[in-house]
Amino acid sequence: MKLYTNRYAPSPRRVRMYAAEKGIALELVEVDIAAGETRAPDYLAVNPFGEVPTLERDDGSRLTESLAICRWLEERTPEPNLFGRDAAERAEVNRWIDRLMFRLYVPTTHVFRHTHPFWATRLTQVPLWGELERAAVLAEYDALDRWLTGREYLAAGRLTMADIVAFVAIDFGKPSGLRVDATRPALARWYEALKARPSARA
Ligand SMILES: N[C@@H](CCC(=O)N[C@@H](CS)C(=O)NCC(=O)O)C(=O)O
Repeated sequence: MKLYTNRYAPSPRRVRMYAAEKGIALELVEVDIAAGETRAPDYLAVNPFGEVPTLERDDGSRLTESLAICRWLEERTPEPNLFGRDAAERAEVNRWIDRLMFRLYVPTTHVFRHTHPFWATRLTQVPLWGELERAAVLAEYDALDRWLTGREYLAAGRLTMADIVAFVAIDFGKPSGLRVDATRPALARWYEALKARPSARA
């Protein structure tokens, strides 16, 4: 199976980190977002939304959206389980994924798009919006720090997709100056543990 990906982008990183944890081999096809390759006709023929990741299965069919890709892979390769083994675990993992996407990942992308020089010539930046979203992200870091106090992982007492979603979102804050440090000790301990996993370099 092929994964159309980009080494700097968070959405395909979610899939690469997930696949590395599962031991699923994917042939990586690098798509250069900065050079405009996601918007080029060749790639729009692969993914009409002009985004990475796209999974191309061995029969040539394709699937987009990072979480849908991971859920599909999970059905084919259930172990090691990363989405929950029973209804209670799946509910816990999924409520975290939903929350993290809306309250952590999307606001983090807004900080990047509205405050980082990379975007200055690419979109109309609203720096005040970026700063408001920065405050929202930091409030979510506080909430995560409280939750992780006394817990090793976000859900189910083991590594799950929730941890991968959170880790990738937090790392994506770095270019915008968002950092996890000793002022949030439980979150920092969890972050360093995730960062030490080989999958973090996938
Ligand atoms: N919901 C999608 C989001 C995909 C997405 O936004 N991809 C970004 C990179 S993180 C992209 O390909 N951007 C290319 C562009 O805007 O040209 C997913 O989770 O896969």
